[in-house]
Amino acid sequence: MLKKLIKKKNYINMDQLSDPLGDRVMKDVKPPIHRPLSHELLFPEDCNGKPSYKALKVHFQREGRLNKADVIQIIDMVSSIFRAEENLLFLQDPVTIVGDIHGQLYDMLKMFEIGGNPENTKYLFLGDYVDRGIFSMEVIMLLYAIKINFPQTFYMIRGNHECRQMTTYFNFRTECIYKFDSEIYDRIMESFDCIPISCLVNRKFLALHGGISPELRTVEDLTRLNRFIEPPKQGLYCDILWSDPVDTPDGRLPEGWRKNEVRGCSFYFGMDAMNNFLRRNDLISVIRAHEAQPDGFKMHRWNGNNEFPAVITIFSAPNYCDVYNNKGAIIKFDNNTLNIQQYNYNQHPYMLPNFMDVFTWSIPFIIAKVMDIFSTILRTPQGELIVIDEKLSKRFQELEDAIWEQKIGGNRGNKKSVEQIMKLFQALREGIQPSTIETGNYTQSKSPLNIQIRDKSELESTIEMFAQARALDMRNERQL
Ligand SMILES: [Mn+2]
Repeated sequence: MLKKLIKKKNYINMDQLSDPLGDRVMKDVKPPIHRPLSHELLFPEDCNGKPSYKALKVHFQREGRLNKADVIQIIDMVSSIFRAEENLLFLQDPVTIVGDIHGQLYDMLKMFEIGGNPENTKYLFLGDYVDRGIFSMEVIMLLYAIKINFPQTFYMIRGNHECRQMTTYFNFRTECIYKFDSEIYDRIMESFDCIPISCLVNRKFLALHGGISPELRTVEDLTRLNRFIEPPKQGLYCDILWSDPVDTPDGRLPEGWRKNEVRGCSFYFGMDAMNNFLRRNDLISVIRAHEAQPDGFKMHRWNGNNEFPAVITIFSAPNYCDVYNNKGAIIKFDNNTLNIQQYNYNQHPYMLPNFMDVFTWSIPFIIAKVMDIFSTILRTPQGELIVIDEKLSKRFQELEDAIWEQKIGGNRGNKKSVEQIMKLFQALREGIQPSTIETGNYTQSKSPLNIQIRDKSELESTIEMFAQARALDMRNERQL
């Protein structure tokens, strides 16, 4: 009886970290849980061996972690479900269609409130579950747990970030290793290789992450791909994950396809390529994700305002990367009618860049301060070392050298490098102020927020802010 009570009601309160001084900054974000969710609570007896996604949701909301063995079990279970699915899924409405999530767990939870309970709502996710945000592990594990519970009504397709190359360049690999280890990372990558790649809704709407390809003649071409690999850098498989509609109001693109310079791979497709494809396959429209939108969605009305849009972009990560200030949106597709629902972002717990802990983060400042104090005591205003005791002075000099050496990786005595390092630490500290994001080369390959915004006044209007964030972020969109 007692065991049951602890299990059902009190485990969260019992396991939550205390806040003895009551100085938690984000009062509305509950203190984290300090123990991993027990196997018994994650796989309760009354769930037929399936993970309780409800327990998982509450646990993740409180920043709780999982045991490695349970993560592996969930990955194994979902992978065998994915493996049995076709490259091209077939769905009938009603269905809720969701765009990019990018590790924004707290926004995804809000999305579920609007999109409907997965118990009685059919879902289609268009990929890009991970990277950029800092809760990709939680996003993917929660989605996998729901998929295991509702394999016939909850569907996911692959995005261009569900691969080794992107998750290494961006932050999901770092997150996996921080929260678990490289074995978990490898297993998640293997599960990504199993995710289906496309879906026909009502046999009239093709849903993909990126878009169409010059090599996509008919939708049957999709069924012939070997999807169980790391996606290549060119060709049909690459294009459906990477391509974009040309960004002009009328979609005109005289050459049909244009090299996609922004992405560094794949193509832009225009009105003609799209209309030909739709006609050839007797389709109405292509529904895709892949691009942030100020409103969370975009109707590409290339054939005039009275016609059904040839392409629809849906993006479900509001205030993308904490800076775009965009809305998130989903499509509620019912009776061949599209109903767009928008939502704003949620607050989320803060993490230091690259999941650094606060002690590691503060050591350089402590060292700098301590050396400052010693320097003031032991040096003349001209910088000469005061020799009170020869042994003591020698020790101080050694200590100073050792610290410099450690900081600059053996480049002994190079004061210029020391200055650079100190500047870097300074920039790192500034970089985490909520109002400015200032990163330099040192985080370029890892930071999800690889954007430089120097002047707050530049960001006054919402549209300007979005456009600027996007322009500055453009280089991140490239495949390397
Ligand atoms: Mn994408």
